[in-house]
Amino acid sequence: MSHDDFPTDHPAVVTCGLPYANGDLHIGHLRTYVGGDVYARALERLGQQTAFVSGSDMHGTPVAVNAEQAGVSPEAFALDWHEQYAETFPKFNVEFDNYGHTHDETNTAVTQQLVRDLDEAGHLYEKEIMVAYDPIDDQYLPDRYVEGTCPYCGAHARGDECDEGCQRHLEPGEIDDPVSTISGNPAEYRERTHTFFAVSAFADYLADFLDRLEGTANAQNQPREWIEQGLQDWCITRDMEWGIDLPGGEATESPRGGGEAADSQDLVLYVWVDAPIEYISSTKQYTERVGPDAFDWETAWLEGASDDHPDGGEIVHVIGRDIIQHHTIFWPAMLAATDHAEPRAVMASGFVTLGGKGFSTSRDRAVWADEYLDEGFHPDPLRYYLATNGGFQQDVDFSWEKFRDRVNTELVGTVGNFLYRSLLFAHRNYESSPIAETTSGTVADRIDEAIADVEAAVNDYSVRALGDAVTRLARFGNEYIQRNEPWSLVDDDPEAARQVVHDCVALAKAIAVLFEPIAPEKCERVWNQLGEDGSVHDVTVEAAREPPTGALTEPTELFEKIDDDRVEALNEKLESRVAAAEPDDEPADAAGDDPADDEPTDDDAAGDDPAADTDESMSDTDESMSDIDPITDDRISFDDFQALDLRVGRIETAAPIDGADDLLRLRVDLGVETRTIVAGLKGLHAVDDLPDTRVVVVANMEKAELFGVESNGMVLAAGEEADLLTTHEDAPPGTKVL
Ligand code: B3M
Ligand code: ZN
Repeated sequence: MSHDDFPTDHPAVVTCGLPYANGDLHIGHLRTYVGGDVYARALERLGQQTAFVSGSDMHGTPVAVNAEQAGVSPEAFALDWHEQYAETFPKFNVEFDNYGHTHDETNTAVTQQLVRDLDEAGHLYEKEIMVAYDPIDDQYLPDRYVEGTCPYCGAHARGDECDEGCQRHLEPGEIDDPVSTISGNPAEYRERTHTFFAVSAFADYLADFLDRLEGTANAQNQPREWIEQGLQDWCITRDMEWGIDLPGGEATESPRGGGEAADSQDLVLYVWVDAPIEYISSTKQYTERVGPDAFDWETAWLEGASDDHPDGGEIVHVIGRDIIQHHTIFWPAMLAATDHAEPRAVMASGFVTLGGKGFSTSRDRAVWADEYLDEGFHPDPLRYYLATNGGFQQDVDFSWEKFRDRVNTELVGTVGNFLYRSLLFAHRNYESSPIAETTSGTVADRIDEAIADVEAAVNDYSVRALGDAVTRLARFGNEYIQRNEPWSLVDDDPEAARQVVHDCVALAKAIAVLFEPIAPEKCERVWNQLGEDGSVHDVTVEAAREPPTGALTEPTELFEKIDDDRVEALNEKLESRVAAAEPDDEPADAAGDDPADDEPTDDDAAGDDPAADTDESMSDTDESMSDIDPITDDRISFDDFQALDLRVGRIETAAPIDGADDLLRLRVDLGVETRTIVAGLKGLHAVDDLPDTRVVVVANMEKAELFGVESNGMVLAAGEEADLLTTHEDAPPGTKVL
């Protein structure tokens, strides 16, 4: 089954992964929230009925451990952060239709009901397991209360995830050499009765589900491997007080008939049970506020709730790539087991790094959300940067230089420049609108093309393509006004001048509509300058086709240029902050940092646009494309080229590497020998599809050791999706490529 293209007549729910209510937000977090907001707005612009929801994740040890360290109750601690997040998101124009939290009454009730439903449908069972326990402090040590050694890859790991190594989710009792994170005491294992969800019974369902799943390729490919490796059942309870009670735990009889009622009084549900359920609860709260005619959560989330949409709505989850497993295995299994709608898409974003290193709270190596605003920057340029600087699943290396380049080149030089020059000319010369009757054919066609690009971007789940569609349109606008020179026509051919200016205002209107998802506040300002009725947030892309009718008001420049001194000052501030916080040996960071912490990442190719410095002159047209790097001027000689020993290779085997997120170990037949080559293909190609693929190999690449594996050569691939270079006839392995 494949899904109908957006817009459909089903209600859509776009969700963002819930931030743990345990610390300041940085721009790495914002990437997911901006991505979700851009996507939800774009769906709405296509006319899709959409609810955009999220909430704060209040439970679990990421909150409890930090609250304990801060010396306050988890509830007070989490509520405080929740309130801060609820205030911060709108400052970045991330406007959730509902932003709840996992500890509120709605989520408590919906969670307990869903767990009862799982139980009644026979998907839960009890089992004795060994859990970590601190005998000195007399405390059980679930999840982040304990750290030790990953049993899979040997890396130092948290109790619930191998955050520094192979990134696996770890079940209670799995971690070796357990030590309490609170007291530092060595832990021992004790036997306890816990409740399990029989996820393994859903393996076939999940394999089919993944075939239907849309979104980013990483969300589809990674879980396939986990299913193939065999799914374990999932422990859904924890020995903790902070959380949502296991339903029935407080009664005399366990709902699972296990007779462990007295013991289960101390049990709460694992945070990953109630956290995704908040997606449903938050939608429900939205319906409770606006009424089911405006948005019906039941039609969206429940199978069979509506005759028109028996399968439910279009559920799109926008998350960070570290929580793919939860959203493509545990969560869809919970939904399927309880007759809820199946997610349509998972968009998993890469991380944001700084100088190639992960953000780190303890090192103060981050650009904080508040800090960005305190610097006086407008939120929309950051939205543009985060949405378009690299594909969504690619890591983005933030630097103030790259930020400046994108702002100055594309926002100021292309989009802002076109809007200002055309609206200023139009306002000065033709204050009363409409300027002409209709838009010229070529311009109307170009607007149609941009709308088609936006529709395609939404259906490809590409927020980057959404931004690029508009910068291309603005580039066309700059060329159009430049080519037609209305300022020279005004006296000699006023009708022709009128038409050109009308066309430019029509393009400005289209840009306001189509760029709204990325730069909502700036586009509203353009909408007002155009004198259009209502709000640009409420129109659909059809408005981009309608000729402008409003009375123009005096335009102002939309985006502000960032100068080099400013970048220097920002870098100095950042460096001195990091230096001041730098500990010699950094302690493990309990504040929920990105797992990519300290992990070097590939520099982001799309961010390297040169600062093609633009001025505001009428002659400026901007040739740089945000999605394609300019071709280098540095020529090489034929001899230089011949120094490369390029060969046809045939992949024999492909396998993941313990501890490496993006890499695969390949055995590649080069005719005369078979080599081991490490390639960054994981998550981008299904491991099983690779054997027998012919590739082009740089055979005389110097050897490199990556995650303990010696790589002897390099496989060539194009772009962020690692499109592999191959030959089209059957050149045998070893053939030289010239
Ligand atoms: N609270 C944050 C994380 O692990 C976690 C997400 C929950 S989404 C349902 O990134
Ligand atoms: Zn590991």
